[in-house]
Amino acid sequence: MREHVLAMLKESDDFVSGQELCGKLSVSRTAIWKAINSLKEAGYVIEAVRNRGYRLVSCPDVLLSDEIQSRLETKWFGRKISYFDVIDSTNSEIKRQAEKEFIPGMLAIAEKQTLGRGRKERHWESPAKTGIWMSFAVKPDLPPYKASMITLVTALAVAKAIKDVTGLNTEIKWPNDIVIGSRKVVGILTEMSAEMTTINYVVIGIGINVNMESFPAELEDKATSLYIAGGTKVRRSSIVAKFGKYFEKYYEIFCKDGNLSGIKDEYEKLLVNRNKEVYIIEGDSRIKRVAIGIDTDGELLVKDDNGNIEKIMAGEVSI
Ligand code: BT5
Repeated sequence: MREHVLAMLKESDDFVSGQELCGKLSVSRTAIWKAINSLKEAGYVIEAVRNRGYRLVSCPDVLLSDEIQSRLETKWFGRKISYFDVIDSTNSEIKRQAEKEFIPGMLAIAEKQTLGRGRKERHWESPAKTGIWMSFAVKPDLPPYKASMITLVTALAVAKAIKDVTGLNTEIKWPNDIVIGSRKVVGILTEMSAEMTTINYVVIGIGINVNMESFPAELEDKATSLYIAGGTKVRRSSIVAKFGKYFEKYYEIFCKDGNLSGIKDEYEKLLVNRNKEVYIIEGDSRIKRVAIGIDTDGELLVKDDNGNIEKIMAGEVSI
C-alpha cells in the first residue's frame, strides 16, 4: 500500500486528495492515513492540508524498498526486494533465499554490511547509509561457462546508470571494477550455483560508493565515491532504478545472443585499459601487455611487443 501511495504522490506536483487516493487504490481513508503516517515515519516529508489532501515535499535518501519500487521501471529486476539495515553480505543473503525459492531478479539491499566481500574473500568496505550494497539473482538458460560474462553486462549497466543520474563519466577496468580516474568507485562480485551443464542461479553483487566523504586509510588512494568525484550528494534509489532498467536491457541482449556481441562496442568505449599497457598478474609474476579490447566471450584481448594477440580469461590486470 505504501509504495502505491508514494507513487501517486510522486506523480503529482500538487496536492492529491484523500478521496482520489482512496478511489484509485480502492481502499478506505484509514488505510491511506496509515500509509501516509508510515511514510512520514520513514522520513518522507508530506504536507497535509484539509480539503486539499497530501503533497510530497521531500524524500529521504534511504534505500527503502518502497522508495526503490516506486522508481523502478523494470519487468523483473527488483520485483521482490528484501531490505536490511544491517546484513552480513547481500550476496550471502540472496544465496540463502535462492536456495529456498528462486525468483528472477530477486534483490537484497542493505544499508550496511558487516561481512561485505570481494573476490577471493577480500574485505569490501560497506559503511552505513552512504553506499549501495546490493545483490540480485538471475538464471540464464546458458551453459555455466558463460556466467562470467554477466559481470561485464553488469559493469556496463552500472556505468550507464551512473552517467544518467549524475552526469559523471566512469570507466570500466576489466573485468569487474568501475573507476573514476584510476580510483575504484564500484566493485562487482558474480557467484554461481551450477550443475555440470546447467546454471541453478547466478548472484550478482554490486557495491557502489555513493555519498561517502572519506575512506579508511588503507583505501584512501585507491577508492573514490560519486560524491567525492562530482561534488554533490546523489539519491541512491535513483541509481538502483536506472541500473535495473539498463541491466534488463543488456542482459536480455546477452541471453538472446548467448555472448557479448550485442554490447561489446559499448563496453569497449568505456574500457579504461583500452590501448594502454596493462600488467597481467599471475601468482607473483607481472607480465606487460597492451590491452586492445574484449572478444565476444568477454575475454580481454592483449597484444605483446611482437604484435601477437592473446586472450586473457581470468586472472587480474592492473594499470
Ligand atoms: C570487488 O572485489 O571489487 C567486488 C566487490 C563487491 C561488493 C558487493 S557489495 C554487495 C555484495 N555483497 C558482498 O558481500 N559483496 C558484493 P575485488 O575486485 O576483489 O576488490 C576488493 C578490493 O577492493 C579490496 O581488497 C580493497 O582493496 C578494495 N575495496 C574494498 N572496499 C572498497 C570500497 N568500498 N571501495 C573501493 N575499493 C574497495
